[in-house]
Amino acid sequence: PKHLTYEYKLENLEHSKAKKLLEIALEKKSNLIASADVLTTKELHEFAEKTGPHIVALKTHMDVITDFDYDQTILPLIDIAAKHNFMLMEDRKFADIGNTQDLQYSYGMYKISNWADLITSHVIGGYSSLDYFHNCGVIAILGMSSEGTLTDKNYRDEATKIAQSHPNIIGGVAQNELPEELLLFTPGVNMETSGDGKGQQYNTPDHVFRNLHTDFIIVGRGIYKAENPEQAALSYKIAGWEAYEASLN
Ligand code: UP6
Repeated sequence: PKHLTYEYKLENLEHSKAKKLLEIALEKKSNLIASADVLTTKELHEFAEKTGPHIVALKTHMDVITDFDYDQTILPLIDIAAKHNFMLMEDRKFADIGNTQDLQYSYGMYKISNWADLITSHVIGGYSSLDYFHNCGVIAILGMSSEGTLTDKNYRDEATKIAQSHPNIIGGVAQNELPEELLLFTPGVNMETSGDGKGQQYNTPDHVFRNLHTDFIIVGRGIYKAENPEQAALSYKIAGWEAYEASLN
């Protein structure tokens, strides 16, 4: 089957965060999400400034920022995101009961619900555990990129059913094709190497668009470990967009 266009998905998806993401993709001709797995606020802001013009979203793991301070870390990041028109995606990978996820989403020092447009969550807690994620688009972890992951076909199929039926969920992180009403986000993308020696498994942008019909690629070390991260972001943006266009034919 052919890959569906971003225009088609923009018309057919209802969630405001899904629409916003697709609008940015079309405007910037980008399907790139940069993963900012850096350790300090300064590095985070520099990375966001450099990659900002080329990305649709910046993905964070705020709990690895060693000098995290809400006002110093988050408030400037919100401004950078607005300046370069990208969304903020906190890769929190929630995996608990609804009440605990509700607390983790809005309280503690990260106050994720204040600023994250998109969050990731496992669906292992079942359908109702996802009810409390308001005002953001939830991306369900359906299948993982790491070697030996327990997300086998049975798990993925059941998790995908929850993702399809829950109104807070806009898509999934997976390494396989998803039903058309879910946006597909694919990490484990790198043009230089096939693994990291710690279980991560990489594919090229071409592979994930052609074979998985992904919608968005997530790239971490391919960009932030590159000698010139800004140039690397541009290269992944171009490679991702060309792979998307090729997958339509
Ligand atoms: N990530 C994966 N695989 C998954 C889910 N999430 O790699 O199945 C996340 C990692 C990391 C990023 O937590 O932040 O995507 C990939 O980074 P990398 O490109 O440096 O390997």
